[in-house]
Amino acid sequence: MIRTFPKDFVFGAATSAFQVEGGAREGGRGACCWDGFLQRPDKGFDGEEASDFFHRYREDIERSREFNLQALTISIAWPRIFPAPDGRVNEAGLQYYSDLIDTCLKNGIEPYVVLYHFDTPLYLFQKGDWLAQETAEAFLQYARVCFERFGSRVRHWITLKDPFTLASGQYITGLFPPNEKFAVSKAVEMMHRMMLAHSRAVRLYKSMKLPGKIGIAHRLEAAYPIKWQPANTLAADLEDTLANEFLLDATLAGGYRPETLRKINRILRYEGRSFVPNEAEIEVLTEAAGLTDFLGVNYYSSHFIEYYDGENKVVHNAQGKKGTSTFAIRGIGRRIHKTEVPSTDWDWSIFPSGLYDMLLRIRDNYPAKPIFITENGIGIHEQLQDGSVQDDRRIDYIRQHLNAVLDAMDEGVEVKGYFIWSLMDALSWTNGYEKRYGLFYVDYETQQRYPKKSMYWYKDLAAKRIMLTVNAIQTKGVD
Ligand code: BGP
Repeated sequence: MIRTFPKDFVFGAATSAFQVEGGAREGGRGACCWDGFLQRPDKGFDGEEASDFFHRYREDIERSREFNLQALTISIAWPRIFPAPDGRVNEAGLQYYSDLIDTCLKNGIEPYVVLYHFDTPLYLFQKGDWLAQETAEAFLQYARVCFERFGSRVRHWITLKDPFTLASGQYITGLFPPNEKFAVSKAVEMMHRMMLAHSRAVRLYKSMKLPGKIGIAHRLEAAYPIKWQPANTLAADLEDTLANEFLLDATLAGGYRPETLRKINRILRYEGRSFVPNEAEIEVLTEAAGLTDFLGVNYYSSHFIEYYDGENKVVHNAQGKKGTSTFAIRGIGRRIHKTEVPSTDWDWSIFPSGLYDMLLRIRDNYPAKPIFITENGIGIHEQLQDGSVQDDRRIDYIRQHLNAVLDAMDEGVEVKGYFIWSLMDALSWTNGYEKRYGLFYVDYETQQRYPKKSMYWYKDLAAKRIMLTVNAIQTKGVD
């Protein structure tokens, strides 16, 4: 069957400053929390040069136009704008993003501008990062400068990307700086503070009467019980509450629903902690929920959960060796690889119906907002052959996920666009450069770009707006 995308459906690709820019010591950029962390001997990669977007953005954006992309997400590196604790604004940083935004517009590419994608300035990180009130205050100041400088040209703002991915990396798996493990209470506190910062930024933006729209992007991965048994069902529900529901409530429901708080506190009991937001904070969330214009959904994979009451255990699959990862948190659950669900070399399940389920669940449980799929993509070990990469697996992956999006749209979900992670191969926060996601292959020796087969496929899709359906996807996650 042939399926058609609406005329106003946006086909785009995603980037993030730290993962593509490089130029870490240029343009007056201050240090960010990742710089020193990645330079530790056990890491083996860093963001000093990344995909050199800092110098090559003009050609990358021209190429994006040639390949029919209509939009790009770009993030602003906070440490380029406020490099030091003295509150000085770095004019060179502002000029860089001003030129970048103009280059997009000149090429007919709409920039979707992200204010924060994991790269806290080092001086704020050292004071406690999002756990410190100072970070929230500084974020608002930073947001104001960006809105003032770019607000007349930017039509879509994303305040924050993936609070749970960040919180989990920082305080549960410990794979992100500051490397702390199993401190779920800190992860919860931090997500709450990020949501308050998002809310205040939304309120500020609206008060400035600028012409664009503002939203937030969450990485939402569905959690299913590995088997329908009460203990597994509860475990999946708890994982889902921590990773999805907590943030969706804060974003769209204007506060945490009683059952969400009850489940969060049930999880925190294992640490002897509790989470009790105060009324003034809830008011801030409530006001922003009404003002937020859209929701960004980032989706890669889903999880199949088993009840777990053993010791906390996280093993990271750093090298892309299938079957080497473990994630088991006492009081929440253990992620199990479900044999009939395909997965990537990094053990990420490939499960498009998880995206469909997530979109319908948002439709059913929250006030309606337009949705953009702000990230979706697959990391693969790839090699350049005759100037291209035959990445049929990526085409399959994108096709299946777009099919799930169309299914959800048929059910009344308002999805307005889709961004592939990522425009070009980029740094993966915990896997370096071997895990490639790009529509363009990057030869990191020369920084040359090569369009992959998927880029040609996507170019055609963006031009024709029709897609052949794949076999009916599995719509149930559990036995
Ligand atoms: C998302 C992040 C992206 C990107 C992606 C892939 O959560 O927002 O920045 O990194 O995950 O993840 P990874 O790089 O770990 O493979």
